[in-house]
Amino acid sequence: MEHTKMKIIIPAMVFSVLLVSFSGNIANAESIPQWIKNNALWYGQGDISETEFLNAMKFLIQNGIIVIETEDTEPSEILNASVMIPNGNSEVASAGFYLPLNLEISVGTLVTWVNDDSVPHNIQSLDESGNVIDWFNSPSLNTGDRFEFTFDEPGVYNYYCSFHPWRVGSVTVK
Ligand SMILES: [Cu+2]
Repeated sequence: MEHTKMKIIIPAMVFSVLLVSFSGNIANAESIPQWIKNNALWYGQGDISETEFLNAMKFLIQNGIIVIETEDTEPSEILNASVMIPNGNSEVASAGFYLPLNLEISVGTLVTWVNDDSVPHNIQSLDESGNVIDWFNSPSLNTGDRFEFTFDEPGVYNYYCSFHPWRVGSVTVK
C-alpha cells in the first residue's frame, strides 16, 4: 500500500476524521484536488448538501486517493481444532487412539485436548527422541477437562500421556 495514499476504513469516513487526515498529512493533502477541499469546507459550513460532499468522497475513492482497506477476515479468524482423548485411551489393548491421532492444522491454530475418558490423562510434548520437553505440557486432566495450546511454528510435534506412555499422538502444523 502506498504511503502517499490515504488509508481510511469505511467506518472512519466521517467528515471530522477526514478533516483530521487532511490536515495531519501534507503529502496526502497535496494529492486531493482543490475542488474537493472546497467541497469539504463548504460542507462543513453547510453550503452544500451531503450528497454533493459524498460525491466528492466517491471521486477520491474512484481515483485511488482514498484507498479503502478491506479488512481481511482471515487474520482475525480464530483457528480452532481439538483432539479427543477417547474412552479406553488408558488401556494398552484398546483402540482408544487420540482423535485424530495426527492432527493437521495451520499455523496459529488453538488446539484443545479434551479428556473424554473415565480416567485422568495428561499431554506432554516430546522431542524427536521421545523425551518430554518443556513446551506444551498439561497438568493431569480429569474426565471432561481441557488443555489448550496455540501452535505458532510449522512442524510435526509429538506428544504422549506420561500415565500411559504407549499413547503417542502428533500435531502437524503447516
Ligand atoms: Cu493417559
